Amino acid sequence: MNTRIKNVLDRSEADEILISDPLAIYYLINRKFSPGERFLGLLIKKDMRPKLFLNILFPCEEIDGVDIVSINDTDILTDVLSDHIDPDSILGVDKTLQARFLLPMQEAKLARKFINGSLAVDKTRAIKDEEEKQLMRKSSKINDEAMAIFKTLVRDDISEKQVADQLLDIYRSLGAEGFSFEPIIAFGKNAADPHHMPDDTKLKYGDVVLIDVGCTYKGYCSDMTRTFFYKKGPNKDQEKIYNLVRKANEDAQRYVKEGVRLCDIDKTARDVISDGGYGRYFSHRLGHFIGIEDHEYGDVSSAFKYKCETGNIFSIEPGIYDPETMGCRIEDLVIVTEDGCEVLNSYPHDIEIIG
Ligand SMILES: [Mn+2]
Repeated sequence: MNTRIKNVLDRSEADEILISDPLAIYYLINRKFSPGERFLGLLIKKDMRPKLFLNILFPCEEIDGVDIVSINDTDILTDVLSDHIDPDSILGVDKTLQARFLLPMQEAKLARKFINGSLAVDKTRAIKDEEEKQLMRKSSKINDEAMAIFKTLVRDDISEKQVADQLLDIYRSLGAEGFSFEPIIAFGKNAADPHHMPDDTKLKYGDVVLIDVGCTYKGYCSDMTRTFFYKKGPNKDQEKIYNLVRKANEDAQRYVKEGVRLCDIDKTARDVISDGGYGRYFSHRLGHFIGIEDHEYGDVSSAFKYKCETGNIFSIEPGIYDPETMGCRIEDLVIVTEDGCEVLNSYPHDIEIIG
């Protein structure tokens, strides 16, 4: 049994856990499946080799340390599972297990009690091991390099969509597999919409250009935002907003270390922006955990009181979205260490005029 599986079991009150989320399975046994509507499940239990329930439609060579239980479309799932799950056990199931699978399992009384098994997986995934840190570093390094190219794509009258359409090829040429999320390219007023989707808006002289992008490298995500000025530097109010966001980002990064509460990291950034008079324009949490998924379990927000631990990786992404003046966000990823944090992005925070 590998360390990741062992850590999940150690964290859980369940006797056995049935995991259905393909990304959690990838994390635990390093194999990626896209089961579509078919059932996929990994059963883990102390002192037992993990069992992967896999439809024969998805050919798979042997997996080290894992027994594969083949299922086919005419099998009755509960019959198959009942040969492997102890009816007296407390069974953990994850939050992505669909009701159409779970309800028959409960009716068939496959276990004595069903509990949420996701938290144990999520909390394990929130602490990255060395191998994962390396992949996260590389993914963000590619993202830094990509940002330096993306900012050169702008010209008069190009649309947000036309810029966005070019990004995937650039990422691939740098060694990434694809996007970690749909890129946000926002010109002018659109930058004041935190989740703006690229549209036909055309770039014009003096616009703000907000680029929020990320790629995956060997399955691991990057995520970074920079806000540029097109051909003309910021006016006084814009400069004030930019510098507040920058200070919020940098103060928060300096505050991060093992043992500080995530809500207090959020507060550090939020206080900077509130003291500057723009508190009501910072409308989202400071950050989110990230790894195999762009948004993983774990928030940097006032609602998340946990202390951060060495190996947590999350975003620090303060923003001010003032439709009258400008929208601005500056985002980096950080790895928590014993005495601080390692910032994964090295693309500078300085005001930069592009075009
Ligand atoms: Mn983000």
